[in-house]
Amino acid sequence: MKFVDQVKLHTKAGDGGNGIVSWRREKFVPMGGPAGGDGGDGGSVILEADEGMGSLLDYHYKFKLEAKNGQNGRSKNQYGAIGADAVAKVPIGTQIFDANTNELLADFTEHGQREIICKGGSGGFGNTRFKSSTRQAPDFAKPGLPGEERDLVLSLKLMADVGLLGFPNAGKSTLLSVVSAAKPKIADYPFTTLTPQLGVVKGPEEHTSFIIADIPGLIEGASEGIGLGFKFLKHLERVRVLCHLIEPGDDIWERYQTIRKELENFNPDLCKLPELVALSKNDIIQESQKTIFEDKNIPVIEISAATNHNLDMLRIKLWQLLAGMTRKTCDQS
Ligand SMILES: Nc1nc2c(ncn2[C@@H]2O[C@H](COP(=O)(O)OP(=O)(O)OP(=O)(O)O)[C@@H](O)[C@H]2O)c(=O)[nH]1
Ligand SMILES: [Mg+2]
Repeated sequence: MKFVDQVKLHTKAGDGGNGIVSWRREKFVPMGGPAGGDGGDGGSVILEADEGMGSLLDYHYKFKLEAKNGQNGRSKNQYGAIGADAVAKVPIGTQIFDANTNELLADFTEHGQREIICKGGSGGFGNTRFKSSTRQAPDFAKPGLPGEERDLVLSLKLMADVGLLGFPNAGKSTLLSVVSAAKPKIADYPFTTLTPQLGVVKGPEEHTSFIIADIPGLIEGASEGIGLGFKFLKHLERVRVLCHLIEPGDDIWERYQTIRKELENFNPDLCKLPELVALSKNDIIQESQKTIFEDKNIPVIEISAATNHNLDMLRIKLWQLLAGMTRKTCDQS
């Protein structure tokens, strides 16, 4: 399925209905006075977060979202009907920006959260409303107000607790498939995974869990748009802990620094997140390389997704890092 994490959408709330000028016309009631009803309020455009949605795919071919106009007032002091709201669902983690000003209008972080994005226009008053002791027969009414209209950018940043990152082929998807029920594609060539994948991992205590996101395609230059990295780096901005996976090799420290530099270039806040380095494919190495990181006081663990080596310890360490952090949101869109 296509993963869509940024779309444009034109939204327009309904206009308020006009108030009308009308008069009471009944037998035996001469000069019956004003009886023009108010216009109905226009409907609003409302977005609602839904945990069942995984991407913004529904909006890929949908360019407009419009609520209904309120109806005009009617005679005999009857209100016009209010316009129906336009309610649409978005995945949790979606941020809504005004396309013209870049202002953040809404940030959906919880299932069921609802936000009014464009408010419907109020209906205008009918002439009855303007009757007073000195003005018995007002012959005017007010028009309804226009509904708000906005061009939006919807941007999805996945809500995960741990971001799994590293060079292509480091073993990220394999690890995700072993510690969670996720079934990402795995192969021995780079850029196997083309979209971020989420998996739920059991916590060390009963009934606890956390979410890991496999962020694909980071390479040197990712923050400038090389490879796939730039496209998906934004998904790291919501995570609370980084798990940096590195496969064995001579240049392990250089590769670590390359990825850190890309994070720094993209958003320096990412480098402030707690990080656990996981040296992958421990089953194929001749000698341990973890002292390179230990010497620099960087938390490190050696693992193998093939033999399950240290995977329980990995879960515990990530859990401990998460316990010290509350959810953090970086502001970059
Ligand atoms: N021996 C061994 N091989 C592994 C281990 N983990 C992953 N691999 C192999 O490494 C290769 C790459 O694994 P993936 O999980 O697809 O790597 P990735 O980091 O998701 O790669 P991209 O999606 O391309 O970024 C595959 O051939 C895996 O079978 C491990 O613990 N031990
Ligand atoms: Mg992968």
